[in-house]
Amino acid sequence: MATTQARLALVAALFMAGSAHAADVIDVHRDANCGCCKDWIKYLETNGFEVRDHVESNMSAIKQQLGVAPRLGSCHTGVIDGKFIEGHVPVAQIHELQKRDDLTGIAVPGMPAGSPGMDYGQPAQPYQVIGLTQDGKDVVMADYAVK
Ligand SMILES: [Cu+2]
Repeated sequence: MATTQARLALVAALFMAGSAHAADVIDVHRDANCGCCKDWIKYLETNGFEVRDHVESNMSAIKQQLGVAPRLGSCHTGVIDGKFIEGHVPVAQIHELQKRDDLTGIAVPGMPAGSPGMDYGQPAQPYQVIGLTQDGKDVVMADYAVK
């Protein structure tokens, strides 16, 4: 019995050591009844991000505040290191955003089927991940074609 407990404690200690580095935190602002927003949050957590979930009553005010250009708009708006993450953005581009101080944020405009958190069995749509530069220009960061 004691041995089993010791072994469990050891496993727990190793697990803690393995995940000791602080998780990157994303604040996610969303409407109360947004199901695909919650699915995107789950996707972020599965990929090692820590999410602070904020239910908002006025998303358009939040987007305006964070400088999300209306043409880039989607459902939820995430924030990491003061930069916005608009819509169903894949983790690969979030990691890239963290290294890019020339960008104020990134977006997947609309809610394309097949993007992370938008897997509901419908036919996938091609989509792009767009970065917004400090001087207000769009840059294509990734192109996801339909497989
Ligand atoms: Cu959505």
